[in-house]
Amino acid sequence: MSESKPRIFSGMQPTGTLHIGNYLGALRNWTQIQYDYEPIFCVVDLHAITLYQDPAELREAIDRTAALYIAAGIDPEHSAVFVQSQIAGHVELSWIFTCCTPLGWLNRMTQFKAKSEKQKQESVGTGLLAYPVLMAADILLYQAKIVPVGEDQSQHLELTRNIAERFNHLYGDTFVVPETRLPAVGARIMGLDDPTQKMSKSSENPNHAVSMLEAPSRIKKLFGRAVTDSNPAVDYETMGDGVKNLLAIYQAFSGDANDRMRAEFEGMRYGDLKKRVTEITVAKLEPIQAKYHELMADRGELHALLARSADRIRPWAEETVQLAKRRTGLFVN
Ligand code: AQP
Repeated sequence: MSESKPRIFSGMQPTGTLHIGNYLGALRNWTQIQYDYEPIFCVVDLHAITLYQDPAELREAIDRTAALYIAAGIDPEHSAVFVQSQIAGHVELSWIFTCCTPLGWLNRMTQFKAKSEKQKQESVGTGLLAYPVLMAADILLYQAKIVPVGEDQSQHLELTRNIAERFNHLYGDTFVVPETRLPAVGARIMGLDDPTQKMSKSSENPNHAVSMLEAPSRIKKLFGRAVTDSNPAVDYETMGDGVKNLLAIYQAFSGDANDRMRAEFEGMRYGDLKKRVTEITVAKLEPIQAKYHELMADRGELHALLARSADRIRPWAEETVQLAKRRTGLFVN
């Protein structure tokens, strides 16, 4: 582990179970780049409670998410893997940023608009609006240079950059202004029931997402029911969003180049396309699922591993919080 490598930070919410969109859009990218950086991968439980979560289910989902990170290939001997609420600095820095973030910036966030519209306006928690400020704190707390995420997080990342620049302008150079890193393929996997919506953990439609822990028979059913279009077979000139999404999933798993994809799938009937997408998804998820079950069978070891990571990086967070407090004129011991 080299201290001189630039830090990267990313995280996922422990809401439900991670799906192939989370995997192909973010998690797999983390596993591929982890050794080039000083990586910090967080289970962002404080973000999860911006919408009500059943406490027992949340507690379980935290373990599940951490175990899936490792099962997917995050190396906990190299990368920090921990839970956000283990390190108090996330919340401390978030408050400081809340005080220098104009409300207008938050009102423009499309994810807030989409999620708050789903709820009755008066029951929307303030935390849902402040969510991107906490996300800025997560990243800037570790002075991360690179943030590998899916495309849906681009707007939040731009806000993080704006907050860092504003703080630096108000109080003097303090924070590294981070860059977003999107994957080349798979940055936006869409819902199988509605290919105009990104695949999301919180959809109520059971035919929407393929969870990383789905059984092969269920994966087959889910792809079998996936929306396509009125053509009988793949036509690259006229294909609709549903077919594009199935091809994008296949390509993200296989890593095949565009011309090879076209040569293989042009003219293929949808039944066969779905079969191919099912096969590759099952094959890629199988080893991850096996490792996941091993990790979940020994919770003591899983928790010890999270504690070791948190203990290792807590001093980095404390250093940044102390610096931000001094810069803003707050009391520092
Ligand atoms: N459909 C997607 N395609 C590609 N990448 C995606 N990500 C999420 N959905 C897709 C990426 O996964 C990471 C973790 O996301 P998250 O759990 O923090 O939050 P989210 O974006 O809100 O995920 P969901 O699945 O939509 O959860 P809910 O429904 O609970 O809000 C991020 O890097 C994200 O880009």
